[in-house]
Amino acid sequence: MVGCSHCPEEAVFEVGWKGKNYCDTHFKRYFLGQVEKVLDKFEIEGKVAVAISGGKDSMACLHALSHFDRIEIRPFHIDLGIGDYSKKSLEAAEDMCQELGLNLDLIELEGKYDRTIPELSEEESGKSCGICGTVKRYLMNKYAYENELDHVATGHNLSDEMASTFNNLANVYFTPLRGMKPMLENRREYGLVSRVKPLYYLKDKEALVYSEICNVIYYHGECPLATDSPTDELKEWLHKLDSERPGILRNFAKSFMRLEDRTELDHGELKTCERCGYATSTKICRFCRLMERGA
Ligand code: Q46
Ligand code: ZN
Ligand code: ZN
Repeated sequence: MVGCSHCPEEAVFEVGWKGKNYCDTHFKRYFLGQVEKVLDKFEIEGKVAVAISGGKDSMACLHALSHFDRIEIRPFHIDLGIGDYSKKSLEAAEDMCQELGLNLDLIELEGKYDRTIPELSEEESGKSCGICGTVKRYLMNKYAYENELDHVATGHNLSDEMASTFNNLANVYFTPLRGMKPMLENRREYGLVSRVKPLYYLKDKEALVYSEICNVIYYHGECPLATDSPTDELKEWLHKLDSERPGILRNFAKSFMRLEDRTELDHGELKTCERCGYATSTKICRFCRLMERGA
């Protein structure tokens, strides 16, 4: 048996970059410590909208954030109208909130905009995840802005963030280099609420172990519209690298953050959408264009 580095208990997980093994209790402490690091560094306080999809990462994020008194958490869920997948995701979100004694706000895409993600993807001939991403980002921000909340928290973890950054580099796509940090500042004049990623320093596997230790409720099913993405392959490669050179993933993240600080990025001119008034780089934002199509 491998023992915990901090107590006589049996270890359940090895955190390579720290060179330590942790039991349940000490792993949970480590996990919450990594979340606190983000909250401290970016001075996250006040009302935080927590976007919960029903999946592992966002539910682990909500559960972890529920430990910090300095923030008031406001969980919300976007029902994307993806058949059984959406129904089961909503059920998991409701169960978790009930367990934590929190109210869940629900945004129904179909009820509000008379559209579902499968319908929108059909109109746009595929590209479900791109459309879905636009819809989710827009509705998350709108929810937080309209409810006068200070931040929106999402469950993005270190593995996802690094895989997508490497994917952008692989495609010589530099625009998203803004937003590599765990927090994106608000721009109230454009109706943009700050976005924070509390699991930014934690890998996929760590969110999974946390969820198991803390009995986090989540829906295990996969979205039927998900396609094999090149980022999955990159993620596998990055994890392999990180197991051989522990900590390399964190260091990549830190380097990218510094790069973002030091680089003057051309984000294009930001305007406000003629239809809805939220930020866009075009006359009418992509969300409004999607909703108008086929209306
Ligand atoms: S819900 Fe939406 Fe995901 Fe389904 S359509 Fe793609 S992005 S896979 S997390
Ligand atoms: Zn221990
Ligand atoms: Zn708009």
